[in-house]
Amino acid sequence: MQNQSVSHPARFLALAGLFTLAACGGSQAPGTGGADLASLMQARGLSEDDVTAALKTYTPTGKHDEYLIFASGGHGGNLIVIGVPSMRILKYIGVFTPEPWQGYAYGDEATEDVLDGGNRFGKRVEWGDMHHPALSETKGDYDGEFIFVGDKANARLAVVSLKDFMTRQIVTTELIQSDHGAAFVTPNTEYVIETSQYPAPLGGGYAPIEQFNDVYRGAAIFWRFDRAKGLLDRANSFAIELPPYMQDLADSGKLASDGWAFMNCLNSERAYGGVLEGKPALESGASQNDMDYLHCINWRKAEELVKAGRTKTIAGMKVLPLDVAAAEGVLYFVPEPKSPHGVDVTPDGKDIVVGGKLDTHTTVYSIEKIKALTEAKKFIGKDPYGVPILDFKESIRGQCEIGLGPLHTVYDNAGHAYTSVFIESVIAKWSLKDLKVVHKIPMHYNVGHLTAAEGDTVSPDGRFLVGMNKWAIDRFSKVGPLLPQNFQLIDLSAGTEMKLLYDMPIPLGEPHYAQMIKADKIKAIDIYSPVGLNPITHEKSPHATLAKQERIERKDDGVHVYMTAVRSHFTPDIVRVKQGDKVHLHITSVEQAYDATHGFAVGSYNINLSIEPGRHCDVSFVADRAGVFPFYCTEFCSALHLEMAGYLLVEPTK
Ligand code: CUK
Ligand code: CUA
Repeated sequence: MQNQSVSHPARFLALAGLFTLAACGGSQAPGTGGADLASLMQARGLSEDDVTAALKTYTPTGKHDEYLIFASGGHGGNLIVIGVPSMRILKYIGVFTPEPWQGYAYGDEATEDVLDGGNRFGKRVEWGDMHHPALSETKGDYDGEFIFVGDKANARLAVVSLKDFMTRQIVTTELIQSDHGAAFVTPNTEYVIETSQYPAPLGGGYAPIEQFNDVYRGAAIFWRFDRAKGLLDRANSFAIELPPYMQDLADSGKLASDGWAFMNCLNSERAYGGVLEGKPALESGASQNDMDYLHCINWRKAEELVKAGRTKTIAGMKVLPLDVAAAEGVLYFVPEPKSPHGVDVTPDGKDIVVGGKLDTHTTVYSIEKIKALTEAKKFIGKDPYGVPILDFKESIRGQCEIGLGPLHTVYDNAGHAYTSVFIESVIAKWSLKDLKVVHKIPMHYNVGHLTAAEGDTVSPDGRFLVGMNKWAIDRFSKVGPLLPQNFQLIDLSAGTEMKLLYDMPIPLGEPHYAQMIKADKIKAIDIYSPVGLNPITHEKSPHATLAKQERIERKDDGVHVYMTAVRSHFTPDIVRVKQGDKVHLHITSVEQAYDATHGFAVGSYNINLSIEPGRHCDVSFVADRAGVFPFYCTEFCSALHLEMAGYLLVEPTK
């Protein structure tokens, strides 16, 4: 990132002088002369642009970031919280994968139960492929209360509370076997959308792949969200059966397109591979047609039909059959060019922007035109499943010549769209009004998604954009053949041109998508109160233990240990059991001081808790190994942290 201006002494001397003024309020402190900054720049090989970028991102100690990014952790399965503009990682939230630092699913029953909510076919899944985070919205704007995420590999959906940044719920349905159009919320978070990707028999049964066209299906699930409870409500959720195309990304309509949802698809050819069986590879079979289908779903209409009982039940989910959806004005198709991927509704809700991975355009569909065609029942035909197809030209407002391989689009507050262009490895800024590119910035390398400040809401902020690059190659020090991803922070406030500010390695999985919210919208709690709160139920635990209530009781179902944690001891600190006993630990942190977190680990028993101030944890296990097992606090909580320990004594029975 060096540039020529470094070798121009007069310019950087002037610049350095300016910095001195800014830093010292005009009076020059000893040792901070202009020449020092200039020589620092020279010694580190920094250009004016570099130093400007540093000034725009550097966040001194104690100062907070203006925005927060919630980035998917990809196949790491967990969520990553990052401050902008500093690009400092602030939190790693356990969601689909057990996470020991948060004490997430390493013995703590409340979080074990959350993870078990996503069990499939009776088995726990311990990793996830998180793709798309969706912040909860009110009137199409982030409200900072919840975030939802999808797991592509195991068709799971999770709810994370932004009160304490803990995963509250994971749901799944065996109706579908994978998802990709997840999670996307309707403008008031009435529903969270989860759309399948790879067609399979609905409900999880077997059918020969030769029955692909007849038996394999996709589905778009509308999970009802109960905001008061902070939970998805399965009983009031429904699905819409879809043809066996590979439904891809989704987005929810808003304002002008409120009540609609959009998703694109690949493989309208319905190829299913079979290279060793004399058939074309899936990859080439799925790329025969010039057009696939943008799915336009009138979900309010679907809701009415569900209420009227037009559904069948599969795998415990109400499903609106494909023929009903096609006949009753729920589902329409519009052709979309070459291997479509991203679908992103504009802030005013009037347009839907689609990028085609093998195309050179973004295509801008008009909801007004789509609605007019559906109301006039003007169709060019039907697909093999009876879904009405609208005319491509009559449904679009136009196309923008963008470059090779456009994927995803976000927006600013000045009528611009920003599209990631994968093959060309740039981000293109273009005018929504004229559909003309105004600037391109190179990405290092192969940009996938991108996220802008509130950039997919009804009121984007502009300011910052982050390109989420799949490859890093030469951007960082070598760390072996597996490289981190590269987030590149871009300044949108410097005029027409986008300016690169910062590179940030992400070595925690492949973050497919992220959302960026104004930090002050988040109202996180400092401690759990009252003491003894279960963070998942948000109720005081019946086992909450206060000081002086500590005790060990032998009951029919095993040994119950009512324990407190406070700097710097556990009470009791000796727990005696017999080999084979079922042990129930009920541990309450009676701390109420901000940041006074304790851990609780028992070696060889795979137990680690994080007990934040006021939090209550329950752990049950069978003490099947006799021996002496120290337990101790895993957070350096005080000067006597190492002394915050005790013994689990498991006496042999013979
Ligand atoms: S994505 Cu999931 S394949 Cu472009 Cu939203 Cu990365
Ligand atoms: Cu408590 Cu260390």
